[in-house]
Amino acid sequence: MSVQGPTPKRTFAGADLRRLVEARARALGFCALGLTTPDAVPLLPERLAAWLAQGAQGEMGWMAERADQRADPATLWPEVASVWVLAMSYRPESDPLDLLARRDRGAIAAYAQRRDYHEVLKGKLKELGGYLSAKSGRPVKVFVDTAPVMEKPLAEAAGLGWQGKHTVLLSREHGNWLLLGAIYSAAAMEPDAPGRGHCGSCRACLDVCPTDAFPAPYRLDARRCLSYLTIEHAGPIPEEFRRPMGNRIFGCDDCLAVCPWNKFAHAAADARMSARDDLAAPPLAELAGLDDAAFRARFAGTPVKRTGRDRFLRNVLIAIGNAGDPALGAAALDHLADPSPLVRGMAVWAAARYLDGSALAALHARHGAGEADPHVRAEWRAALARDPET
Ligand code: B12
Ligand code: SF4
Ligand code: SF4
Repeated sequence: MSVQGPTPKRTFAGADLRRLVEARARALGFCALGLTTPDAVPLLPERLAAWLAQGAQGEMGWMAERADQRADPATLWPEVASVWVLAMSYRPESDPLDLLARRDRGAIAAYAQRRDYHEVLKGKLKELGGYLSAKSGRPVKVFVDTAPVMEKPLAEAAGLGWQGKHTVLLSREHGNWLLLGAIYSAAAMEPDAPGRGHCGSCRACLDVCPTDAFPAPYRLDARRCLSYLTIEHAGPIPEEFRRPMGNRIFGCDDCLAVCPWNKFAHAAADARMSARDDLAAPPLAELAGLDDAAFRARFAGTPVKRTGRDRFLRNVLIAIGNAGDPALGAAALDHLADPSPLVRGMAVWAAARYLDGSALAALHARHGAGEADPHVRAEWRAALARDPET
């Protein structure tokens, strides 16, 4: 998005401009800023093309749509002469892994337990971009997440840190609880030295992944990642990932949570990025009862609203199926006649974790016999044929 600052009385360049912008960035709550040039990562087009060729983006078709612009800042905006990359901390107050043992609760990724960072970051980047434009007398464009910009490799090139084996950007000063944003500027600037990797022989993030989503260090297959499956993926979650999901109902933090560099992370500087208490460990029983209006009211202003109620309920029902708590199992039965086939299908799967063959057959006679949706019919078939030990 273009941002225009007020007409400058006096313009700045080089180190003076950087000092001014850096001071304003700190005041806005950014914990790190780095500078790079648009052509600093020549390997980008090749690496993005290889990732897309493997189909690792799954249903995120938008990743391929403007791949040329994504891999090359100058293709997105020919005037770009420098890239300013910014990071904001969202370090969680407690270890996200602790919540995985509380099976009657839903685990929401740390970044989503608070205000939508797109909103918060976009406001700050617009303000900073306007300031940079005014002080440099040159136009800028600001980007957060949704634009075709590869923020992590640009952040590494700008010296903010390095892409770890989990592919996320981390640094020795801030760990990996960082959100990124970029400002493209038409003002040429001296770039920072690129970040250097400090993963060494560590592989904690690769080993902890519950779904084996890393085909190799530094490479992620999104199709196997619970963050993708619970947030981006629209249809039923493939059977092989349902048990490993445990109680993760929106995103996943496992590979981030185990990184040893997090001991240096600082708390979020902006109060709007503080976690909401009611999203820290919400009871599954409560979430299972959300209709569309209640879902929207509860998650307004947070990233969770992105999935919509039906996809969210799909995730909640899988968590219920994994909870091993018969009281929760009863909540799954309430959704066997849900208007959404996505929800009905997962209710069948969850119910089958609790009921024996004859109870399931009775429910099928009541709810499943007239089912028109092919996915839900397939869930009933699998449930009725299921070995009760699995
Ligand atoms: C698509 C996407 C996803 C997808 C795919 C993730 C991925 N790793 O690509 C899914 C839905 C899975 C996802 C999940 C998450 N995401 Co996301 N996501 C994005 C998005 C929109 C694009 C990322 C992208 O370009 N991927 C394409 C691949 C090709 O890029 P890549 O990972 O950089 O791949 C590089 C490596 O493969 C490397 N490589 C290949 N071979 C080799 C070999 C060697 C030796 C080396 C060194 C490197 C290397 O080269 C590639 C290019 O640099 C960015 C925002 C943005 N616009 O950048 C946010 C972003 C990456 N996500 C973010 C977050 C917070 C998350 C989650 C933590 C959320 C959660 N808790 O659930 C998880 C983390 C999961 C993980 N381990 O990555 C943050 C990360 C911030 C940071 N500190 O890095 C970003 C930057 C959003 C933001 N504005 O802050 N995300
Ligand atoms: S976010 Fe979770 S599922 Fe995705 S790669 Fe990391 S540990 Fe694996
Ligand atoms: S957990 Fe270890 S391997 Fe993974 S990013 Fe952190 S330091 Fe690197």
